[in-house]
Amino acid sequence: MIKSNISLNYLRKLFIKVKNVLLVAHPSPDIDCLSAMKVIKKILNDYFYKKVTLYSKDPLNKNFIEIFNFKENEFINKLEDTISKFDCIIAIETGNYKRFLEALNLENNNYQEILKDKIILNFDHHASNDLFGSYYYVDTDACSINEALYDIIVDTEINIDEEIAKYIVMGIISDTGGLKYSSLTSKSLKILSELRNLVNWSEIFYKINKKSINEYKILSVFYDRLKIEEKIAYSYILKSDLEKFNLNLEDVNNIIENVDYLSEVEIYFSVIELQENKTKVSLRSRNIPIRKIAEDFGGGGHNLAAGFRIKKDPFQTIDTLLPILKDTLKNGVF
Ligand SMILES: [Mn+2]
Repeated sequence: MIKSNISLNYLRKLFIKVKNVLLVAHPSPDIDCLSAMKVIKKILNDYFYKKVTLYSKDPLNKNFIEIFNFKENEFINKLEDTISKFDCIIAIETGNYKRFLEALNLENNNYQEILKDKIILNFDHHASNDLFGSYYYVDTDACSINEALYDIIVDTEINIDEEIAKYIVMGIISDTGGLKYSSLTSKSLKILSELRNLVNWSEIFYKINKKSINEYKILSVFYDRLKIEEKIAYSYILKSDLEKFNLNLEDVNNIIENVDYLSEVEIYFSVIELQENKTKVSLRSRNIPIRKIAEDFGGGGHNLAAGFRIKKDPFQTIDTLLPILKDTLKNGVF
């Protein structure tokens, strides 16, 4: 379903009207989000001649910097007074207004005053999006924000060159776990088919999945701690593990995918310690929707793949979450 309060025709008019655009990534931006930022930046630069600034509160994963060939100053990570110079802010997959403010580091500031004259455009494909902003375009059927962007690009009659094609294909491949999630639709495949001959297919897979030796080694720690209780599997990574292997959160963000094929399991989750009493949970389910559980903890995502951050240590987090998941499994619905 496309939830939107702006026609594609008006969106084009808006792109003509705005002057200085800030593109905002969600916290810990993933490949889909960064691909979309590259696509939107290129379109606004090349077709609308706009100045575009990329912003991410969190540092980018070093693999992503390599994948996208980001230049050293291509992203800013602090706004402070500079926010006043932008007349338009485009949020990419920031989910809800609270998370948007968090991404901008504005939660504790006088954000109403700071944002009052700005056009805020909210692009997303997550059902948990709360439709904030002056305008929103949320396509919950799209497996990737890039799939949603594809429609906008085609409608705007913008030529999809090799660069744009590469980003759209990367977004779709990465957000579907390498085309394996059921979020992949026939439409996604149609888009991939359209763009197939513009991209180097195997190189995209290599780039997305490339791992350092330490990323492989920390997997052994993750596997070693893996437990299954009543069809629920979980494991955890501590801050000290990351330090030991000289890795960042971004390097283990998707570690949960490494147990996607674990048998005898209905729900599985990873717990990653961010700092003292701050933990990140990635939650996956084979059949039973778990998105609402993530939302209840202030996070979000999709029915079968969601996540949240919590102010507890990893062990307290597991103790809190496990009984809720066991109940969910018992009741079959949430
Ligand atoms: Mn996405």
